[in-house]
Amino acid sequence: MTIPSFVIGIAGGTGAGKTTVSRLVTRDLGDSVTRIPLDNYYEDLSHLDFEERQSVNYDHPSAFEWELLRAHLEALLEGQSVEMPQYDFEIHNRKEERVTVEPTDVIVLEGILALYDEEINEMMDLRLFVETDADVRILRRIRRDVIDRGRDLEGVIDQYLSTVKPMHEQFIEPSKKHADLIIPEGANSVAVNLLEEKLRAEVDGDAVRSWERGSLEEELGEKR
Ligand code: UZR
Ligand code: MG
Repeated sequence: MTIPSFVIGIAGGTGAGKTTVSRLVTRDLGDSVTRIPLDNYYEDLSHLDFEERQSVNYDHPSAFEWELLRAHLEALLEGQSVEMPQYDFEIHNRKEERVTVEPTDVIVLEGILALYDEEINEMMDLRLFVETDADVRILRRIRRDVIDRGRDLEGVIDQYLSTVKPMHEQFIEPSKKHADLIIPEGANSVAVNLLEEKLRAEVDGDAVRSWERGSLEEELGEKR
């Protein structure tokens, strides 16, 4: 049985590069890492029809099933496996099937509101916020939604202005204050390399020292 030793949260606006950072920093960890997309914990909306689901505000915290996510993270941290839901963006709903996820040394929770929930933040050893300019993010978002997800441009623009941008300002940007580190411009190689080394050391069991969250100001103050 594996008890996870290092839990990371990666938050940031849409198109910031969260998924890329999460993939890059864990690329050499093989089976020692589990990446959990927050999207998997969007509420089950099977009781709504497609049109109704299209008009849901998916950038608001209420769109997520926080209870289930908390329970799953707690279970993983106790060494138990979980049946994780899967999300389908095309139908705006949770898929029927779940996948069994086993606990691993490193766990990465990645999503727009990964640093939103206080209890979930408490479970994390490292909280990252990926910060990328809004113009770059919307361009990436257009490319992804129009080209990869077959949505129409007008719809993407409307959604951005009506929910994505205001919710970013109201909930996502303020969650940055919970971060330990802010990563500028997504997958910048210096930040990625530092994080990769840290994770490697955690998995190999030779991390120099374990961390406790808090200010170290006093430590320095004594020497002044
Ligand atoms: P990332 N989202 C959808 O467009 N449809 C859904 O069914 C569920 C989510 C979008 C969501 C958010 N918002 O901006 C984005 N809207 O997925 C988050 N509107 O994903 O962090 O990869 O950009
Ligand atoms: Mg992503």
